[in-house]
Amino acid sequence: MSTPTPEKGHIAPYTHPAAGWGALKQVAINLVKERVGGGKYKTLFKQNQPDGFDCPGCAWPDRQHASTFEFCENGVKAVAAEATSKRVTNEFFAEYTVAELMKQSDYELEQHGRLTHPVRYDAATDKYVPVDWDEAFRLIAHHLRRLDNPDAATFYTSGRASNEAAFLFQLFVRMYGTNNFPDCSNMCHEATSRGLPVTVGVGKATVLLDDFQLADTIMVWGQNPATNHPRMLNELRDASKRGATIVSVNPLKERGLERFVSPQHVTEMLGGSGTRIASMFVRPKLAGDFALLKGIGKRVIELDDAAVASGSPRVVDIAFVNDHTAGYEAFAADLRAESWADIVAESGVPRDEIDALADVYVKSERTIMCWGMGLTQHKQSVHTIQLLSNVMMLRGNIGRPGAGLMPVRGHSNVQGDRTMGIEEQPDDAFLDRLGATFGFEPPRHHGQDVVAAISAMLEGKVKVFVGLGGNFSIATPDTPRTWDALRQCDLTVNIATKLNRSHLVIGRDALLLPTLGRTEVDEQNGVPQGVTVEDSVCMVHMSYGMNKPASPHLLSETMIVARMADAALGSNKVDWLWFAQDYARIRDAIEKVIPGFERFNERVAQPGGFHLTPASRNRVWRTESGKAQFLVHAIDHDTPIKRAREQYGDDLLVMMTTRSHDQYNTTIYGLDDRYRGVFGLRRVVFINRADRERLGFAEGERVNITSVWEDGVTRHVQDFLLVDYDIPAGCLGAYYPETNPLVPLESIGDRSGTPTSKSIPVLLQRAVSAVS
Ligand SMILES: Nc1nc2c(c(=O)[nH]1)N[C@H]1C(S)=C(S)[C@@H](COP(=O)(O)OP(=O)(O)OC[C@H]3O[C@@H](n4cnc5c(=O)[nH]c(N)nc54)[C@H](O)[C@@H]3O)O[C@H]1N2
Ligand SMILES: Nc1nc2c(c(=O)[nH]1)N[C@H]1C(S)=C(S)[C@@H](COP(=O)(O)OP(=O)(O)OC[C@H]3O[C@@H](n4cnc5c(=O)[nH]c(N)nc54)[C@H](O)[C@@H]3O)O[C@H]1N2
Ligand SMILES: [Mo]
Repeated sequence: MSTPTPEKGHIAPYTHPAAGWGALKQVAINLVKERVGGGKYKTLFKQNQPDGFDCPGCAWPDRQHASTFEFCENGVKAVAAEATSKRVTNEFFAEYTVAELMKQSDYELEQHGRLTHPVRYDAATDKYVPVDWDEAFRLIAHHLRRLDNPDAATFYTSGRASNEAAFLFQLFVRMYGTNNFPDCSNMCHEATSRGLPVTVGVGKATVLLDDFQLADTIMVWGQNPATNHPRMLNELRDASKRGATIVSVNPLKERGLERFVSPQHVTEMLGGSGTRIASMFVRPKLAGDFALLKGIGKRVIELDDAAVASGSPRVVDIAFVNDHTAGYEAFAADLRAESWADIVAESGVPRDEIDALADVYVKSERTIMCWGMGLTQHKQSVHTIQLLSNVMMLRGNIGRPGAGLMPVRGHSNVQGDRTMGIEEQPDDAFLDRLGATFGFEPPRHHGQDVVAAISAMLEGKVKVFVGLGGNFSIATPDTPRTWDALRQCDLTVNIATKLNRSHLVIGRDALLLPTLGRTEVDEQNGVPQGVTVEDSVCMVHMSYGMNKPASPHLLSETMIVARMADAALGSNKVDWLWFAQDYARIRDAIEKVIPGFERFNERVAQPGGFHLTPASRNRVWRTESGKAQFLVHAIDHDTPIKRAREQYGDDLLVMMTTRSHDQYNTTIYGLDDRYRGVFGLRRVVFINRADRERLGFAEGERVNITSVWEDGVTRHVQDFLLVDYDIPAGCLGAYYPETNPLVPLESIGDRSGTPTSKSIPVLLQRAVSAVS
């Protein structure tokens, strides 16, 4: 990997509330920077409107029939990035070799603007050259046909793909003969999707947005909504204003959860100080949540035991437990037996704070628990999320108004893509219906997730990579190894809107296929097509692009998939192009295969769409026992981190990798992380001051970071600025994707396979910087 260029920037604590004028200023900057001109401004006001497009920013839901534009800095950035007037043309590719483009930063690559023409890699000149669409599809078909085993191809999906594109994609891939569906959720909410079905039957949210208006307590676990889901703050603001308690459980006291000025409300904008959001900040050490949840559970049981002894009203919702759950006695017994000393040591939260948190929980009649990447990207994440749902079950907080589970998803349609069958472990019922509808025998053996796909490429078992969006080469862990893996492929295909690193880290043959974005008019046979998406609360709705396409040569993702399938498989069984000419036909097919989509076209035409109600919301439990299941899980005492600490003592620190304010995953819009007080810098590492002093580093010193893993491979990144930060002792924070080279491919969550990108054991060394 290239040596980093030194960054010029500064650190200055942010003292204002979240959003407010700071966000508005940012909006103006983005529109100007992207040179979004003419009528495209009006697009912004069509975001998340019944007749507009679904915001590509995040998966946070919007109020049904929303009649006013809901301001969101995140959304503006996403829309402006897509509506930019900058273009990557054929002349651009004629000018630069791939090796030259590799020297540019991710930020610089993003700045070149929208891709405009399909291109093919020419190894002789190390340049991309124009290719026509037919030839591109023929090349893909050629490579796919020559593989002796369909499992030697792998098909990645990033969560912006529409339901229609995703459904056709999975059908194509399964007819081709494999379940190799690595997707971004493998790195994201997989622990939720694998964990919750075992306890409550469905891996999705049980709440709707209206429940936020009824909740007494909203707990936000491991999430930074001011940056990643700004519209969530409006919901939290309203809840706080009517007296609900909002708790943040996070090693960091994220500024955005302290105070918020709603850009929707003129008086707040003028008044300046905003509304207090969280009134309680509980700060576990990294991955301390499992033990903390044990602590809450233990306290609930202790209070309940005391209530039983004294004949007072029960603390546990015993009616719910008796009617709806299995495994309660063993669960309660385990909590009684758990030691407080272990809970405190493992969570990093003092006993009185655990009690205080548990007291808030037991006093609350209706609790919603939200969670994000802070819970999902650890070794024990599946157990943590199962325990979280179990703690909620103790008080009957699932399946009644104002209470429930709320995994907050990332990409705007990541949840929908999974519903459509982007799933490497499909169940038989789904495959049966798919096979019966389309007259073929789908492959039954499980396919590859992200980590398995990379390993298979490294072993030479996968030769063709197709990416439907995303930035596989740097969103994934163990960057140098992942690059080796991709470079061993015979063909890599990337379907994308904008240039990124994955278009430069390629196989011997490579295609870069430009596609329409969500905000653009998608016409087939002269008729504008809508696509559908599913948000974090399972609302399925329609999205219509409004902007003129960035180039006349773009195809929609759906059409690209259809033509790829037609070229590779022919159209005898499925008339791919017929489907792609009218997306309503795809929706009719979805209706036949996927439960919950009855009268799909009709229902999704309603403003606001429809709710794909998860059974758990109605207290129907699709688990093995038919009940909501309590599980007994122990604190994990033998982890790579603990083993590394035995070896290195207190020199060993644990690092989380997280998002800055000015990035969307691997897309770097700007170099600031406003709420955390970082400006113009990305190669920073947040450290507890006492740790820094103990380790003998000066403030503002530069360090190299090495991760500790048990395979003899050296993984390091260089020249990071140490920044004193209010972070628990022993913990570090830094940005993704710069730190992804530190995450070992084999360091994955138990049962989720998710890279443990918020639990990386590392050591710091003084950087002998050529710069200073
Ligand atoms: N602007 C913007 N919006 C986005 C994205 C983006 O990159 N930029 N990405 C989208 C995607 S795909 C996703 S998945 C979401 C991600 O949104 P989030 O889930 O908010 O993800 P992160 O920013 O990675 O980190 C979340 C928080 O977890 C905390 N945390 C870290 N480790 C722990 C832990 O062990 N325990 C606890 N309790 N907390 C911890 C961190 O301090 C941080 O506040 O946002 C989506 N929206
Ligand atoms: N260390 C570390 N690693 C992480 C994480 C972390 O917290 N820490 N988070 C993980 C998470 S939660 C996620 S979701 C993944 C994200 O992984 P990905 O989804 O693979 O990455 P993105 O950066 O969201 O992908 C951005 C690219 O998608 C393309 N794109 C944008 N819009 C469209 C569209 O409409 N269609 C098509 N075809 N392409 C489009 C653009 O070319 C853009 O460059 O990263 C994961 N990796
Ligand atoms: Mo994500």
